[in-house]
Amino acid sequence: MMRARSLLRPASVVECPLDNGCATSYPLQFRGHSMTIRDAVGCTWLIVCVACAGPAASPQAVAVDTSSGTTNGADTAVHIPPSGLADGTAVAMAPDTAADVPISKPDAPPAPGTFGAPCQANGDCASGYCVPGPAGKLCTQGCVDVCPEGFACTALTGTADVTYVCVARWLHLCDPCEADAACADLASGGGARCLSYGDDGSFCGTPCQQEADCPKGFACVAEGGTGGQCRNVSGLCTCSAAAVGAKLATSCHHSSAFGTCDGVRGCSEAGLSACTAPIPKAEACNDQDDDCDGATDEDIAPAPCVNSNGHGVCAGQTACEKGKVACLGAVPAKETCNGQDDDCDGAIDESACDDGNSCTEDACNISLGGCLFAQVTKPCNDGDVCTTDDTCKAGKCLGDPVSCDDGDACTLDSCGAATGCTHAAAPGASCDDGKPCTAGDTCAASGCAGTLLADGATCTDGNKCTLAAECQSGTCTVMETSCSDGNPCTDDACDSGAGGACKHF
Ligand SMILES: [Ca+2]
Ligand SMILES: [Ca+2]
Ligand SMILES: [Ca+2]
Ligand SMILES: [Ca+2]
Repeated sequence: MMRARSLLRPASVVECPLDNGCATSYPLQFRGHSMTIRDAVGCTWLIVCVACAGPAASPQAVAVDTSSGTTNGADTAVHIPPSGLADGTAVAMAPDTAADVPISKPDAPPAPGTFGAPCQANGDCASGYCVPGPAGKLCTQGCVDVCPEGFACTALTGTADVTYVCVARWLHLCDPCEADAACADLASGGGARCLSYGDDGSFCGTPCQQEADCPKGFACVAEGGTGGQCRNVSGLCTCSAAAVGAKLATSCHHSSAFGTCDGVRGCSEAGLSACTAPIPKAEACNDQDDDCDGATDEDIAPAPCVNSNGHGVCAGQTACEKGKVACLGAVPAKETCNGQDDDCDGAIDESACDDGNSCTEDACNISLGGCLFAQVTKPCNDGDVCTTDDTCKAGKCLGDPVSCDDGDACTLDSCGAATGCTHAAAPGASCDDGKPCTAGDTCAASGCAGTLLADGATCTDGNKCTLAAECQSGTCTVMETSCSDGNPCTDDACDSGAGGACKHF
């Protein structure tokens, strides 16, 4: 059956009596906002009242504009105009002195098959219409113009007759989205857009003409030439049960002075997840794109640095290589004869040619082929304490053996590399006690001593002029000299100092 929509009277608000006999009371909630019937119905309730009043009041007889968003939560109410007013007749306004009367929600859920009851298929519903809602599919009802809060009277297409049923007005409002298509619903006829909420992500809006077209917590905001969209102004969007079931998600971002990083967030049983985007940071050398500009470890300023080891210290400049800070520059090396300052001490090829031989003169001469070692003759030290007068000869340091003779027959003289000359006692060794009247001189602890010769034993006093001498009590006594020339006219004498020569005066 084709049912004409009521039209004409503009945006008037009409108060309904609460005791109108309507039992209609729906579990109306949108994203946590509970409604009173006054909030929810406003003017549009009138047609519900009429419809419930019975056949005497024909819905078509009441002119109400529901197409312009007549759900109005304002506390301005007017009285029902006298019957017989022509459409469009202005009505007198009277202040509403009555307090809002909240209508409590029924404790019991809707009976199966009735409006608001969950459903899976049209056959589950008395009306024959199971439609999607923010909390899942629910049974709806047919309508002429008005529907409960949160529902819009919408023509169903694809049926033989155009049929109007109440469908959720804000089916996808605040759902995470990436494109407008995700926000399309029956009530808005494709007018819902996927709105950017900046870094927070993108969430569905629904078309609106005025604030009253949006649920509480939402504002009707002009969205770039396509009219208004309901936009959440009460904080971050939350996830509807349907959005959780569908695991809806949106791109999101984190921004800072260093850039913008992309991430995602989505709906789960725990609600809307945090954005996975990292916080953009100053690019650091870590093999990561810290500022999320698509380049990793870029534009990191070099800084002075040093490479050091046992050979020295070389200056360099830092660079980021594979996420690690490297010091680019020379690495100290042993100085070699190559025309370069290998150990970075400021001198080139110094000590580059050291053969460790003190008997050569080292030099580095690149043009002559590198290291040169010229033999020199000079005093040196061969490191051997048992040599002396060390001198370089043919490139080698050689010394003469040290004499360790202490002139004592009673010591054994020797030389060792560690000790130098040593003079060990030699008991029993033959020696000379310097006494002509002893014999068999032998070393003992008290020194060199011999055995006294018997008196009369021949001895030698060492004087050339002595012809004969003999021991007397251990003393060598001269017995006879030998310079007589037999000439009475001369005096004969022996000059011991002149080798025992006889002189005659
Ligand atoms: Ca980067
Ligand atoms: Ca980095
Ligand atoms: Ca050097
Ligand atoms: Ca060098």
